[in-house]
Amino acid sequence: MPIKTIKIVIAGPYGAGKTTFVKTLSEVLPIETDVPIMKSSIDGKKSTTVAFDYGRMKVREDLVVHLFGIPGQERFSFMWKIIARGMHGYLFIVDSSSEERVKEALGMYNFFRENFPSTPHVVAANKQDVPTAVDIPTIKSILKVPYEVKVMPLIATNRRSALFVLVTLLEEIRSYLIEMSRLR
Ligand SMILES: Nc1nc2c(ncn2[C@@H]2O[C@H](COP(=O)(O)OP(=O)(O)OP(=O)(O)O)[C@@H](O)[C@H]2O)c(=O)[nH]1
Ligand SMILES: [Mg+2]
Repeated sequence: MPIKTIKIVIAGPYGAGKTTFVKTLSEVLPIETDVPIMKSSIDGKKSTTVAFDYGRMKVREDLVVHLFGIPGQERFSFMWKIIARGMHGYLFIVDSSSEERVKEALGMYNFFRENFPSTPHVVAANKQDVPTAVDIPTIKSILKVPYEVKVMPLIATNRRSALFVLVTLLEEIRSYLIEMSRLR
């Protein structure tokens, strides 16, 4: 049975939860490039990614997903396109613990939409376990997410939640590939 491989990029701003997401789902020891940080604007955050995260997951016998997490800091923006090259789809994670954090994600979200206009994606509202978490319609409105793009609640530390979001993105990719093959 031929094995299909899918490349997925985990995007989103500083501290959104990209490394956490990859760690939660990876079935192999994830590759991490985090370095310690002294002080952070995000409670409890102790490190930041300086190159990328990598994890792998066998979703089905014949389907292997490669997860690549980007470094969220703006100073690493030159790497975003390099890491995204050849991806089948991307997950855009936002820290939804406050409206300010969601607003901070707008620039990067627009970057991905402008550079990869036809690549399937899903937006994930992470940290929904925090009592102040922003609701899905507000996030859709702040980021101006197109109506056909899904915005899903996420708790990246929770495997079931992370898996549900990943499977939804895989479905979006599948529909897109079917649509493309019809047009050919
Ligand atoms: N409450 C809560 N905290 C979370 C969740 N996911 C991640 N965090 C915390 O958020 C902080 C940032 O998570 P990271 O995974 O390092 O974020 P990142 O997007 O990889 O950040 P950069 O690599 O610096 O861009 C850490 O302190 C995590 O423990 C979640 O679902 N709920
Ligand atoms: Mg990271």
